[in-house]
Amino acid sequence: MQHRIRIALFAVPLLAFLSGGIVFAQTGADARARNLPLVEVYKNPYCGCCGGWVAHMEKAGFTVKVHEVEDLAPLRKRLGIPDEHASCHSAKVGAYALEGHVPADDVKRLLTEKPQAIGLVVPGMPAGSPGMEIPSGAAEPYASLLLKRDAPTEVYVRHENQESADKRQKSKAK
Ligand SMILES: [Cu+2]
Repeated sequence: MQHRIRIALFAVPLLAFLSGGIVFAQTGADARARNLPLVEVYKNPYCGCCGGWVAHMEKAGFTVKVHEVEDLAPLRKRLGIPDEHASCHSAKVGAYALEGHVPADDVKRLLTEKPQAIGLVVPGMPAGSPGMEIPSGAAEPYASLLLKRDAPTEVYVRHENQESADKRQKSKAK
């Protein structure tokens, strides 16, 4: 009898501890997902690589809402993205604008560091950027640029493929 009571006394706190742990782990994951603001993407209905970028962002944990628009120029103007930095799609995340194939990690860094800026742009469509996957070796170096209000654009994150990094290393050695 006493033995059974002792087991019960031990089992109850153990169960409470275990279920508490499970609940904690779940809320932790939910909190992380909740901490990432919604990404609203504006893209042309016929843009395939835009869909590739949407998939990349979703894989990184973002919730993405896609708006199909025929003409992106008026939206870019509204977001404050100059035409020289244009790419195939534009997006809004939190208080920031995104243009083009910006890697999800760069967006997360932006949201953590919260710099004074309009947002991040990857002008054009660099081969090898997220959504623009190509066989390795053909990737081109590119950068996520921090677009500022009334100030020059800054390199925020540089992305180099191994080949171009090697080339730079070699030319430095000369
Ligand atoms: Cu594209």
